[in-house]
Amino acid sequence: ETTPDEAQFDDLIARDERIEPRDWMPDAYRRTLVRQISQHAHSEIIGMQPEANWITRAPSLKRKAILMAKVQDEAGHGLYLYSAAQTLGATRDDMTEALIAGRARYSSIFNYPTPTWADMGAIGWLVDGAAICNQVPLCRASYGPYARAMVRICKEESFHQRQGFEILLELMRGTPAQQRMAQDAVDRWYWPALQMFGPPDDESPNSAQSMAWNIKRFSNDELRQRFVGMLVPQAEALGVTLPDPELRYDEANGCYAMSPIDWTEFHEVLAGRGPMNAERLRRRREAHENGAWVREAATAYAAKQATATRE
Ligand code: FAQ
Repeated sequence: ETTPDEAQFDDLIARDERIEPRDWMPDAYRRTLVRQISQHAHSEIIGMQPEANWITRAPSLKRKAILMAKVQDEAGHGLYLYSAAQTLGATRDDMTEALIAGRARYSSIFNYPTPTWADMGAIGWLVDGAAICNQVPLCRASYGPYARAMVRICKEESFHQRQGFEILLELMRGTPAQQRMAQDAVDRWYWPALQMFGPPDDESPNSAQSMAWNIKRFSNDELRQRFVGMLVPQAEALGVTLPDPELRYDEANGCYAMSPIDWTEFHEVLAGRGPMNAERLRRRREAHENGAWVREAATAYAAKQATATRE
């Protein structure tokens, strides 16, 4: 028996309209959105660390200003996304607690180190590139606050991707040592970037339901293919080689053939055993503890304001 609430929800989804915070929604829909949106928010916040590592060492004032702006944008994205999750009843405290306790997921990609300046280029080009590919369809996700947050976020991500591309371009026009540094960064970030799209479709437990609810519009493998298709001409323009000897366009079935992805590595990183997992969480915990006085002061100020208005 379908209740009137359920019928209205199903109807909104069938007409491809937006679900808003005030609307009735199935518990499982709410849970899956809190899961995805909070994981996405955590990724933005943890994702500040690999690049923040280079702010003090950026090669020029201009590069430093750009990198600082980008890392600040990521903080902003995290905050939008936490707010979107809060409209579903999740609390900021619970989400933060889950992250620093190591119970929450965030994107596998941020558990890799950034040893050289070229990593700033590779992150912008490959990581933000993958983020755009994945997030542009999310601008049409059925949950209104998430979809609207994505519109603004995607505009900023395109700028981020261009700045990464430009860093690599400048290195590729430089000395042989700079060219090697750029190629080495691309070699290290390419495969982890492909893993950002998630497990293969036949091992993606959440996909079918998320697609039925119009949260996801394309499958993990479809977006991965689209991403590779975007990279191939850009790699050529840069003069870098994508580190996959098997990569070629298959005319017959209209997609890219590629070497198998190392899913063992992906699962190790998800289990907390990637190269930088422990360091990322340690740093996040430390930042949270160091910020305690700000939260206390804000709470005391809010309490004082509330008393003042009552009097
Ligand atoms: N890393 O059944 P599915 C950025 C988990 S971009 C870690 O396929 P779903 C911008 C998945 O959560 C990065 N975990 O799941 C930036 C699920 O776990 P659960 C963030 C992963 O949700 C750039 C399980 O595996 N972007 O931050 C990953 O249908 C530069 C089974 O997977 C987003 O979060 C992974 N790569 O599809 C910032 C986009 N892949 O909860 C700074 C929004 C999968 O069942 C610098 N999210 N898992 O235990 C999505 O589009 C989706 O959640 C997917 C996964 C596509 C990531």
